[in-house]
Amino acid sequence: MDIKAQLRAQHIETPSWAYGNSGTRFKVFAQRGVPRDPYEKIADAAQVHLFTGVAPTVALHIPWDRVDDYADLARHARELGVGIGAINSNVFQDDDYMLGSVTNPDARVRRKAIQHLLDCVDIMDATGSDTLKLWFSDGINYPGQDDIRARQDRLAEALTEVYARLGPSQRFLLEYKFFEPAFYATDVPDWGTAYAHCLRLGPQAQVVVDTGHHAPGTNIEFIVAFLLREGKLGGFDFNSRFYADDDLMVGAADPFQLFRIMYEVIRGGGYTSGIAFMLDQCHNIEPKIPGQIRSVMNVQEATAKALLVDRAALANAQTAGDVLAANAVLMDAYNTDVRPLLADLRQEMSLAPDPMAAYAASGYPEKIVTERVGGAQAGWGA
Ligand code: RM4
Ligand code: MN
Repeated sequence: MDIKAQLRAQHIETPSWAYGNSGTRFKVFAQRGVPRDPYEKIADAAQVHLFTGVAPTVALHIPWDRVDDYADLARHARELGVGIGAINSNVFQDDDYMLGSVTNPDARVRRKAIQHLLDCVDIMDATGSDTLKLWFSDGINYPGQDDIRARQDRLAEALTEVYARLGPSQRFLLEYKFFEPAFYATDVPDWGTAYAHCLRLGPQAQVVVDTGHHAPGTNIEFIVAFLLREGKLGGFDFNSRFYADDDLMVGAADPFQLFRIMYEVIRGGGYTSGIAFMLDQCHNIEPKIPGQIRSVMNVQEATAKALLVDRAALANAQTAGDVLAANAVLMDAYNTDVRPLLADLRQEMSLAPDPMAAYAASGYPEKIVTERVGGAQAGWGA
């Protein structure tokens, strides 16, 4: 398949929470025109798809996106030309979860957390979503606070119950994060822990790689290559980090890393094998819809460059042990300006060549500011 055809088939998922207000623990800055409910978040996500052509689904976060009728929300999405993507569970924002959710020493709290995860599968059934994303903030702050090994047992028990509830065409993705909010020991701190749990469960449990969830200097593309080879890479939460879990626009901090990741995805056959390419970002100071459009474009550009790698020339150089030639093949692809190619592709897709400019000129930014007055803006926890 030629490069343009592969780029045309790309599917990048945007997160509902990127359209609401967010911030740091110091301040959440409110922006005008921000959605007030999940319906408006989906409308904004539909704009990103309208101008990029490659963002056809939007992920929900429960309970932030709780509605009375999920089938109706899915219908609303369809009418706007998008679909519901991954359902993200949230067992980190309730007082009961202070000492953990599924690994909490208290069986009552564990039951409550597991019930939430099962409810999320009901929402998948109602919306047609095939992916549940599990991220646990569980962990401990002090040595001796709880039994590290017992917490792994509780985690395994919870995952087993949720796994058993999945329908035949559904899966869950287990996310890891090396620290925060737990600081001494996190219960799912790394890909190895997530992988081991998923391996025991079966093919419908896979690992999701959030690019912001690693220590500085971690070779993320190695993790990607390894998990893909094992059939255990389920998807990505794309974002950029400078320091910790910064949730900045993907490709902003390190576009070269994003290229290396996409190269391993393509090399490992993951580009078209059902891996979910999701964004997990928060736009604290930049406008949200353009922030998402820029992010989608950054993923597209990295993908185009990765598709340009001359695989035959690379294999020859590698076999010949020609270190510099092999490196040059990758760098040639990375250093290619793919923007004209993508502008061309958009025109073939009946889109404007510059999605940022087209969105800015569309009237939508002004329309939401005028229309969305009154009511509470959506944000973390809403
Ligand atoms: C977590 C994790 C999850 C995301 C929440 C908002 O750090 O990355 O994927 O759902 O944040
Ligand atoms: Mn994430």
